[in-house]
Amino acid sequence: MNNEYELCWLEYRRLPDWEIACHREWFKSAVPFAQPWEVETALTELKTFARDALGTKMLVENTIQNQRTIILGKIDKLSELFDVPKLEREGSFFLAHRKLSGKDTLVIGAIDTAGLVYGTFEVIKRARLGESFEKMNVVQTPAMPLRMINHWDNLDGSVERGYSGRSIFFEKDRVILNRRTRDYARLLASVGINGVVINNVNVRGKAVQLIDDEKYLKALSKLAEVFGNYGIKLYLSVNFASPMYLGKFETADPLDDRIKKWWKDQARKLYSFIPDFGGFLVKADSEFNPGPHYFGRTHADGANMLAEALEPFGGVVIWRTFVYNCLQDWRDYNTDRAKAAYENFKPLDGQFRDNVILQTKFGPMDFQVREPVSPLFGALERTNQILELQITQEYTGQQIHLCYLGPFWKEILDFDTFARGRGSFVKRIVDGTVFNRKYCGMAGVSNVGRDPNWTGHDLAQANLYTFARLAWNPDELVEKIVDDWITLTFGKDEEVKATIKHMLMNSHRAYEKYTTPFGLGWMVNPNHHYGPNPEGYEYSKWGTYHRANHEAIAVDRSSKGTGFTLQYHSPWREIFDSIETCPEDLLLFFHRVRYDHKLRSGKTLLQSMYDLHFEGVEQVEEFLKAWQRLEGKIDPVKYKRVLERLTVQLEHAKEWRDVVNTYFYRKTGISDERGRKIYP
Ligand code: GCW
Repeated sequence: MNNEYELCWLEYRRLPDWEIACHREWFKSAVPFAQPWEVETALTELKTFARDALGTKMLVENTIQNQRTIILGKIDKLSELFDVPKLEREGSFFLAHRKLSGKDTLVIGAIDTAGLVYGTFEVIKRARLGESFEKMNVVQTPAMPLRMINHWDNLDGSVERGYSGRSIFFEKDRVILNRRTRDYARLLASVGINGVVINNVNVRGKAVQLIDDEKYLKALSKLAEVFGNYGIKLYLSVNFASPMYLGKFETADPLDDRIKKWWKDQARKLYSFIPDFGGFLVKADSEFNPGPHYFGRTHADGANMLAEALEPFGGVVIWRTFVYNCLQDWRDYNTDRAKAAYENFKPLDGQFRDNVILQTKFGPMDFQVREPVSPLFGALERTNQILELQITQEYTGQQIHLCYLGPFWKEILDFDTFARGRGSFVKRIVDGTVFNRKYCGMAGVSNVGRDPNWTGHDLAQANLYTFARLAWNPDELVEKIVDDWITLTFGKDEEVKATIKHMLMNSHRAYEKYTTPFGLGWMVNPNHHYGPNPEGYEYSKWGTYHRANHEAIAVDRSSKGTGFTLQYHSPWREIFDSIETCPEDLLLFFHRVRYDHKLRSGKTLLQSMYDLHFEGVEQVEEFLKAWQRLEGKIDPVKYKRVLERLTVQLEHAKEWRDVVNTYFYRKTGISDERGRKIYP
């Protein structure tokens, strides 16, 4: 047993006897049809499951002897035995029940090792969910080629925007490699993740040396091997000015031949240590990180130079579009931060090399509880794109508040950009189909740390799980993902399942209600971004203003205002442009609205603001009561941890309610129609 940490949805607890009876025979023997190293990871996992959940020892055999056997292999070999489905993309697999010489076999077939690992985890998941193998007939192909986790971990062991303890990868400027590293790889592979960036996009201090110092490269090569066994590639964030820090050049100009050569040499060195290294993630010309603009060059110049260096080794450059003026004067009403990513990158569409990918945050600002989908997704037709989501809850309650993001992410993926007419969904852009792109996908900023439950809040594990499942298949129903996650994590008790599902599915809305509804955003305390502060960012340099006065609030981003709506394709540009047709969830993102403006409900904006804040808190009260009813039905340690967080959440939700309502009351002098307590 392991006391330091739990295994989230991979905790293979002993199954009840009748379930063991259903599955045990299957897990008594496995017959591989592949080279030993190709099936080693998969077999280890099957054996672990057989031992821990079924109490049986799985034997690996050369021929099918038992009446029931699991066969696993590469499809070229399996096709000699029976018909196999056509699989193309990396990681694809099939599961099928086949009769072979009168024996029942469950076949796990794939074209590569990653597919065998994914197929194995799928078999185990289905066994744990209680599915029978007799009629198994499954073919799965990951929708997105790149399914990535981005860690914002620093070498000193701290984690930028991390709320789950210290880094699992670094401490005191050293790389950590232990049993937990492998268990992390297992967790990620079990949901199909195939890439991990282990260091923060803000590459400072010692982190600059990760790509150069042999001490680091040796450690990273071991780390990459552990991850590689699970089909996961290692990526690193790099500092664009590395040649100045490491090569002692006076410039990092991407068009300077000496700089180009330096990066090429560096790439060769990196790949000599890590042969299947994935590539670089770059935050350039963004929030004080150096980039090509420093040297009078474009983002395309910068990204292409790095891409050329990695290209011979099959590496990619993932270049973030999170570029805006972070030194804005609050008196400047012409600059609109929401427009920045599009303005910076749309003109460069078509100029990037094939192994460059632009990574864009889901919304035009910065991971607020609600924002419209960034117009950039529909705008870049000749550029590879990755959708960046924030699993870590920077602006969504920092893992103290329950805020399950699955339903919101699903809305983002299902957003129709109309870039190529109806059906040009974000999910079809980042899976490569709308614009026929090769490298694309999803990246999630990690919410993982060294806490025993990995994610601080036990229920925040669901965010990590869901992110990965959606990257694998964005068409999957969130309800199904949630059901699976709850059962795998908490077991099959119906009341437990229904209660947790209800809490998860309603939590994002609740958080939105008691914080900043209608797409307003940003009423947080500066720097740490936790807790209410209605004017926390009002007179700052960050371009995030609502400019509330006694009559109205928010920025007019319509064609009559900053013109942000014009970055969208029709019909969105017209829909967002008019206060009458704009979805109310986003009203204050797009429009400056008077407090007495009537919403579709007939209520004024102000009254709705008050109502939502009261409602949000009531929902948290309800979550807390619902959780308390589960006492005794849930592992006591987990029960208590979640109870503590919900209790704090309720206190902090009240604080949000009272601060925001009071702010609006003091601005307007208009009381709540229902006479509830607001502070004069
Ligand atoms: O939201 C902001 C965060 C920064 C982060 C930045 C980014 C890693 O507050 O902490 O830096 O976004 O995404 O680069």
